[in-house]
Amino acid sequence: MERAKHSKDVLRHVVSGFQVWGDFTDAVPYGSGHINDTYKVSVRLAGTPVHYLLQRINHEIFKQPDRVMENIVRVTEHLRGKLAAGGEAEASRKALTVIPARDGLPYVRDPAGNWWRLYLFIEGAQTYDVIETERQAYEAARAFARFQNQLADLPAPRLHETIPAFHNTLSRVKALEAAAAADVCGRKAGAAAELAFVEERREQCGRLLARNACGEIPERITHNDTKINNVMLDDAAGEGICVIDLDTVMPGLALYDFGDMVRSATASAQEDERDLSKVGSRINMFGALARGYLSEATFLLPAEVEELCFAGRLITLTIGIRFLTDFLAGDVYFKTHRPGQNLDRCRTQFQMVRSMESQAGAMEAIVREVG
Ligand code: ADP
Ligand code: GN1
Ligand code: MG
Repeated sequence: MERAKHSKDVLRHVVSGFQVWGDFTDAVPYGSGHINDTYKVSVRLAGTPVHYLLQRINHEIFKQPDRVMENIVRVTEHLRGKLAAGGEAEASRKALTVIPARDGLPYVRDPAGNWWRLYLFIEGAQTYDVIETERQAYEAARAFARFQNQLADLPAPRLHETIPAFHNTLSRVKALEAAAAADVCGRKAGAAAELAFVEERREQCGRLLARNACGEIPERITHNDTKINNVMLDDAAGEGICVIDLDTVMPGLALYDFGDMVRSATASAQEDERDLSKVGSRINMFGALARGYLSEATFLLPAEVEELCFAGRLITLTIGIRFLTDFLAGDVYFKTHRPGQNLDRCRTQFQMVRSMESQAGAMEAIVREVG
């Protein structure tokens, strides 16, 4: 999907629907997320510059945005309660703050049928698409583990499943096969090697699902999109201060969260790098992630710890499958900015899988040593 554009007037009007005081001055596209339309909004509050983060929720992907927001309000309020109980002085930088609309709802609808939400903009911190230092990997993993820890006692009811079967690799393989059979854009012939790559790894795809179904690996409340640019690292102290992008916080496996950190934080190049000789999984970053994650994820069972390395390969394969499916379907899900980008993304993911496969023994040894 191409990045949608909204005029300043539309954005100004949307912002006026939220409980924001002061004078709107600007709104500019922000970040490199693949799903929502994100804007950094500038306001002058009686002369003081203040920023907000405005997002149009992608309602083609999240079919019930009100349920997404219900989850997010519950989760952020729970986190805020924990931060307050711990005497945290900077709670509004350590959990997202949802700004209510003037009518009290956590979103604003526009005449075109869109759903918008507004957060406080977290200042003095950044996200990274490619991790630069082991310290960043360690801190990011610690922040995601802390997030899982803080949500372990979220009161009932169960969170809504905002995208059903999100990390179900078997369903993702079926969707790939359907897209290849339909071949609506005539792209299948150009992806023969990638389709064969998936076929060769087919029997691994149900492993965690089976261990979950027989009760060996439990369901927990997880983030489900622990891509490394979904955690903000403090500019001054370097700490992972705030986990963001909460659309998919729902019941899931902790292993998928760790796996997606491995996929995104150990990568040596951008997700859409075309020169595959630059793409690989950096084992030093894997070590930093394992140390950071296990320092806080004290709830993990031995059955989960023993699958940490495998989960990295599995999630990377799964997300490669999703990019390939979208390429075959005509680029209808992930935002693209050039032709062939989803196939390039699929290729980097599969290159990462190869790289992790070749380093599996060394990665297992790291987990044994840290765990
Ligand atoms: P998407 O679902 O499209 O990935 P995200 O929620 O991850 O959207 O937001 C996109 C980017 O915007 C993030 O990677 C981050 O850089 C930035 N961002 C998101 N929320 C905030 C916030 N509250 N404060 C500052 N930056 C933010
Ligand atoms: C999307 O929203 P973003 O860009 O953080 C996607 C993830 C993929 C990721 C791949 C809701 O994440 O599942 O792993 O792209 N989010 C959704 O980069 O599908
Ligand atoms: Mg994101």
